[in-house]
Amino acid sequence: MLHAAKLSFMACVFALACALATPASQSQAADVTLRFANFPPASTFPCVSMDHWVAEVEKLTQGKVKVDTFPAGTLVDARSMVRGVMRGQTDIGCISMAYFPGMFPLMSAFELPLGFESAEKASVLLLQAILKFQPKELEKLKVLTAYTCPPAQVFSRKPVENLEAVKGLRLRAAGILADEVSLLGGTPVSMPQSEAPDAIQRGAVDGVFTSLDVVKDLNYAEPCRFGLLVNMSVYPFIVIMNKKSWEALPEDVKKVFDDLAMPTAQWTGAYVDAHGQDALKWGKEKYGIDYRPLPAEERAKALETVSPLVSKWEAEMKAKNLPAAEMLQFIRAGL
Ligand code: DTR
Repeated sequence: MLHAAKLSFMACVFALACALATPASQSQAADVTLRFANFPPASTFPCVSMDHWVAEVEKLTQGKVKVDTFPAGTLVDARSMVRGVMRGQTDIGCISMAYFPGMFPLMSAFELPLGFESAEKASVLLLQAILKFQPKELEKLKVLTAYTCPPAQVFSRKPVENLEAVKGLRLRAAGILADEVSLLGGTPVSMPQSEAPDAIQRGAVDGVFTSLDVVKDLNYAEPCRFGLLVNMSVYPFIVIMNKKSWEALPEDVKKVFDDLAMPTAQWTGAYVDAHGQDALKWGKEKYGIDYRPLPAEERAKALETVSPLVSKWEAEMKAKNLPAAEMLQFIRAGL
């Protein structure tokens, strides 16, 4: 009996010694575990941004917060993401606001053809606008960060050498960018980006109206050998958190999340700007894609053609008593 008791005591001492010798970050079980749902495939920049944010969170909280990620709609799909976050089906979700026409009226200003030249600048401005205007449309959500894709281009199965060739093309688009396609003479087919590759393969659309990154990340370079670099609007995204999940976080974790908002916006914008250029080069080398820049005079004509969308938006927002003029002034000052 004495021998067994002695062995048991020695085992306890040994286990205690091991625990004390192990660095806290490895031995400390996470205090908080969160679910982060995303809608596009893991290869795409919203998921690359998600993984970057998660790594930063786990580092800055010394493993106190663990985040389980669910790309490609594996937990919540694109169209259900706002509802999924509101109902707590996921703690965190990424949305492209253009998929929810009418839900984010004031922030849809960032879909307008205002002349954004890079995702990095547009992303920082988007988050600054959210923090400055605190729009009522976002009051039931916690916005963790925000970013945009680079300016949208036309990619097509069919040759599209100039603006005239856009006429009649069925192009996948969303939100106000679908209106741009219409004004440019195309036929917009609205759907989330995650549904576009199948639509192209089925021949349901001739091409897409989006940014260069997906030429590689969704392999659009293979079916869409032709393109016109029109540099039109960007698509704004927000990363949102369930309010109850947010309120349940320890104060020090909330500070980590808030401090990460702007660095994540800037990091994501810079990443996708560079990645878009890499994707164009990759598409040329792998598939010989022929994406032509729009000549300056044609670009001026294109911007003129879609400019009525800005005044239309401003009138609609004023009718809703939203600060339309102030938002447009804020964006134009930040371009
Ligand atoms: N096409 C826009 C924006 C976008 C650009 N790249 C990606 C990658 C994954 C999802 C969306 C996007 C949109 O559909 O929101």
